[in-house]
Amino acid sequence: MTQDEHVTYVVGDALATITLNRPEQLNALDTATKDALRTAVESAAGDPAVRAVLLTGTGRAFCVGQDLAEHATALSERPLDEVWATVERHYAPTALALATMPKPVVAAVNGVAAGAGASLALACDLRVLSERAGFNLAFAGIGLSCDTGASWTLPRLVGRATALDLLLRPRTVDAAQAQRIGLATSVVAHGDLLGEATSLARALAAGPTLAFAGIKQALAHSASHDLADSLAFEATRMAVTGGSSDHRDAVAAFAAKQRPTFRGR
Ligand code: T3D
Repeated sequence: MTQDEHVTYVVGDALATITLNRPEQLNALDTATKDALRTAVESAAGDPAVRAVLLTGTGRAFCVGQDLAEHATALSERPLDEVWATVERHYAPTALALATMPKPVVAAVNGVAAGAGASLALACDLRVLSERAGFNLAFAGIGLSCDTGASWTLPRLVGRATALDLLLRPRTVDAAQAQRIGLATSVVAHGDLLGEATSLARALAAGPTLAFAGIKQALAHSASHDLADSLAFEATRMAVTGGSSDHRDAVAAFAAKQRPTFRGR
């Protein structure tokens, strides 16, 4: 376990659990938190012993995005290019690592997710929401465009028209509506959130990790390629997963009418 002041990182049974831990500030992202979050996400991405990741927050919010108190001070005291370096230094690499790591990432959205906090949840592969959770694409509310991958993830989840609506007219979309429009994988009772999300993430951590990686890579590839290219890319992923021990063992288990045990190789 890594115990940073604002982000905890725990690995057990092949699952890395990353918890934003600034509950008094609704898990707003100040520089220290952004540094620790990027480190935790990149550690999980690069650790072969980690086969799934769970991202959550403590307290009543998942994450309300940039810490606007810190940001206000920075805007008045520091050159603009230094202030905005955080997009390249923190927000973009963290979103990229969440979305592209070769293993599933589950967000357990315990409360409101706003601005870059919403984007972080959208960069995850699956989102389990507490009934108390909600999304607010808050950027335009403070005169900003959007970052942390929202321009890429949001239209792919809800379609371009709804993405534009949510970005142009920021407001909190509650958990039920989030599920209706495709932002939530599931919505659960608040008290069940961590248990449900952890069971899901643990099941994924015990799954065919190479196949999961290939599925993520194939979907990402097809997002910017035509059918012919996507078919060719699928073939490369099938060659990799088809040569894996997990595939061989699962086929043998199927023939023997047994449940497969996946080892992630
Ligand atoms: O360098 C850069 O800045 C670039 C990167 C930008 C990326 C971004 O994330 S930009 C977007 C930043 N986030 C926001 O604009 C969200 C602002 N917050 C809200 O819109 C609302 O607070 C929420 C919709 C998230 C929640 O609403 P509600 O009614 O549940 O709570 P509230 O009363 O508005 O907020 C409770 C407290 O949290 C309040 O403080 P107080 O009055 O109790 O002392 C509020 O100021 C504080 N708070 C909420 N969001 C932030 C925040 N404090 C600092 N930073 C925040 N982002």
